[in-house]
Formats: sequence, C-alpha cells, structure tokens
Amino acid sequence: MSYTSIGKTVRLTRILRDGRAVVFAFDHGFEHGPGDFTSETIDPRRVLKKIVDAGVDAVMLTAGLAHVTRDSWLGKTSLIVKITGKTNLRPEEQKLLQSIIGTVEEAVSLGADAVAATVYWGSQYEDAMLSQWVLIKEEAERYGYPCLQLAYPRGPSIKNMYDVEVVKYGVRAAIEVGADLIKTYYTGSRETFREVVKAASGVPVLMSGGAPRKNFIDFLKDVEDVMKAGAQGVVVGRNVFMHENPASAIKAVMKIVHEGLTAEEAYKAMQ
Ligand code: FBP
Repeated sequence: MSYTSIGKTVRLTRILRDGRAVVFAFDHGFEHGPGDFTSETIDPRRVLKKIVDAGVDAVMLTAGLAHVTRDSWLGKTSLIVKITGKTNLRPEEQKLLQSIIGTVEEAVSLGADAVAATVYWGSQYEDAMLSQWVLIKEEAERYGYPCLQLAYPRGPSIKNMYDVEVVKYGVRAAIEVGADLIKTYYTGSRETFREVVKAASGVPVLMSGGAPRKNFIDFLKDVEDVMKAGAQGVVVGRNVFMHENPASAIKAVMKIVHEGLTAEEAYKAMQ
C-alpha cells in the first residue's frame, strides 16, 4: 500500500468513524446567499459551534468559511473543504455550472480530511465540471485526500432529478470517475434507494438533506429509510440549521445513523 493510499484511508476513517457519518453542510451562504439565514444564524460561528459541540462527524465548508469559523471546529471535528460552487446571483442558465472556488492545497493547508466537488450530471456544462473534477481528483490523489462528489443529476433533459434511474446513473458515473464518497438525492423510498446504494458498488453513499421538511420527523424518516437501504449516512444543512433547536436536531440524526434508532424513537428523544 502506498503512503498516499494509507493517508486516504486514515482520513476516510476520521470521517466514517464507525463506517457511517453525519456531515453538516454549511456552504449555503455561498450557494444560496444570506437569505437562508435569520438574524441568529447569520453568524456562522454560532451555528457551527452548536453543531460541532453536539458531536457531528464532519463539517463541509468553503475554505474561506473554514478560516473565519476556525474556533468553532478546529480540533473538534473533521473538515471537508468544498472547492466548487456557484452563487444564486448568476443568470438562471449558468446555475447549472459549478466553478472552482478553492484548491486541494488550501484544504491540505487547513488540515482538512477531504475535499468535495459538485458535478451536475446532465448539465450542458457537464464537460467543464468533469474537467475540473479530473484535475481535483488528480491533485487529491497526490496528497492522499478523499474526494466527496456531490453527484447531482440536473440539466435540461432531466425531468425528475429524484427519479431512481437518473440518481443511479449519477452515482454510477461518480464511481466511474473515482469518487471516494458520494452525496446524492433521496429517491423517495427505501426500495429505490437500495438500488442507488447497489449502483455505488461499495463506495459510501450519503443522502443529501435537501430543502427543509415542514415536519422534522418526516426528515428523520428519510434518514431512517436511507440507512435501512444501506447508505453510510447523510450530509445535512437546512433541515438542521433552520430547525428551532439545531443541536437537538443534529443529535436526533446522529442517533439514527450511529445508534440505529428509528425516526420515531429519535424524535421522541428530542422532546
Ligand atoms: P441541504 O441539506 O441544505 O440541502 O445542504 C446540502 C447542499 O448540497 C449544500 O451543500 C448546498 O449548498 C445546497 O445543498 C445546494 O442547494 P441546491 O440544491 O439549492 O443547489
């Protein structure tokens, strides 16, 4: 085994400590803009402190935000640096492109455990995102860094991005280009997500949280379903930081992922 593949295993193990992980995604200030926040959550340090103190396995941040919030996560949890992104200020048509917003070297300098990049499979800009991905992957391999791919089917020919066949295609494409971890959409049922996990052929699959559910228990049920379908965990943002009690929300998710509680049990434990 080469030094770099040992490094990659060490880092992956820090994120997936028991083979499963709950990752807190907090790149929304960049991807969606400040409109996602309240006067309370606009300070990323306050939000991150609550989530990290609750024991989350890793946080996924842009390099700049990781720098600004260092006192909230440093030495307390794993860091995944997201090195592609797009703002919501772009013209609509260009929202199907993610641009390079950081480097693997920055992630290394920050002491991160992985890098993350989005590919919108099916976008008219798929080619550009694939070229970026190949370069990111090449650099990450040199440093022994795992690459998390946000494998999101999104484009003019995709009618339903949650359709199992479409999600499976994105996952399969992600493993074909060497993703070490995959974050993708929930397909809406345990049975269909089982097919998604199968398509990943052993590469860990994490469910993408998505827009906040009206009732938090419904989100917990999705988490339970994907775990029962064989997923390795979740990457969640809005369903947690938009919750009235983010610490208790992330703890409930952790209980399902790491302790095997049902959604009902985890929800009851929050009361
Ligand atoms: P959520 O759990 O809030 O969906 O966060 C996951 C995430 O992929 C973020 O990393 C990213 O900022 C956002 O969702 C992307 O949102 P959109 O689906 O609107 O492009």
